[in-house]
Amino acid sequence: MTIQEDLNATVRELVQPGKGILAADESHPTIAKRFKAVGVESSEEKRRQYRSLLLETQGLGEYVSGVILFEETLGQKSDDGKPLPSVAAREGIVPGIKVDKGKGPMVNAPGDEITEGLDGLAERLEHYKELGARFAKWRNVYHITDTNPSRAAIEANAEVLARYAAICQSCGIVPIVEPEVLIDGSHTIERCADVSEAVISEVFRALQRHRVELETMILKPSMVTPGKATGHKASPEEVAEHTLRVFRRVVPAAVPGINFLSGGQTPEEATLNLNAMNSGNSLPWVLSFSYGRALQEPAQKAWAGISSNRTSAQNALLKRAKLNSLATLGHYSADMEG
Ligand code: 5MM
Repeated sequence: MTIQEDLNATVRELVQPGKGILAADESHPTIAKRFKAVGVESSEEKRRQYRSLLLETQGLGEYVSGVILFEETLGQKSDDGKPLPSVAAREGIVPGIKVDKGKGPMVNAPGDEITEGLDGLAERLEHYKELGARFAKWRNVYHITDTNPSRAAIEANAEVLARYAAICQSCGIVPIVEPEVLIDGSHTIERCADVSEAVISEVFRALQRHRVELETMILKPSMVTPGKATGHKASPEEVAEHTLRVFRRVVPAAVPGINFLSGGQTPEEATLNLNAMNSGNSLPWVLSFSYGRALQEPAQKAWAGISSNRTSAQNALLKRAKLNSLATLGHYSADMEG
């Protein structure tokens, strides 16, 4: 297959109505934090057991089209010796890989951060491809305060995301472009909308400048919500209204799929908000999920590092995947939580 055929085929498999993406690409410090919350110490073997459990969930492929893995997982095997990317592929789930090298403070931009990892990216992608990855993910974050994100941070982060996406496509890897406007802070939903509009419009300016093919990329943004420190939760209808207003303004219809991150919302909130966006709105893109915490939290609690809890953990994952699948069609309601 040519590079273009690879890109077309991968995006077609990832963006399917009724399906979303499982983000299981926590870096070592993040997974250690998640494990600690359920009383598990993070080790290579525990991470292998846990991520095997996720990928071996029977029927997950009915609701999940792709999984984002961490580099370590790409090289790990299931108990019966199968490489984990092929375990996902067997279930009809496209394996992908997080390729950024993490974020850090941006020089001369107090309070802003920038993501690293462009050096040697093309070579790394060729290696990941050999291990089975067909798409990639890169996350940049934006803090909201009265003065952040600065114009410099908005422009520099957009440039980095676009260069990453262009390199991925040149290697036949579909890029997931993740600009996350963080939920932390005491800002209003209106301020979040303004920042999101500025951030995402700049991302698309950069993507176009770098000639990224919009038809073979996926956007993974945060929803527009009030800051967490306000203690105020907007209703799903408010979140949907503000989020769609921003996205209609700045995301070209050529983009096939928008897969939201959950960003610290509870699993139920993330499902309700996605459902509200998909209820009765005519949209140019498939609006779906690429949740980490909102898909995995109940499964992690049910597992708690104990192998005999494997099936209940898989059931918990399958339940969230199914409910979010319904939300992508606008068919979810809270009473389905049981
Ligand atoms: C799963 O976590 C991903 C990796 O985070 P770190 O590099 O900080 O370890 C993260 O990018 C994730 O894919 C997104 O934030 C979506 O996850 P949530 O939990 O926000 O839905």
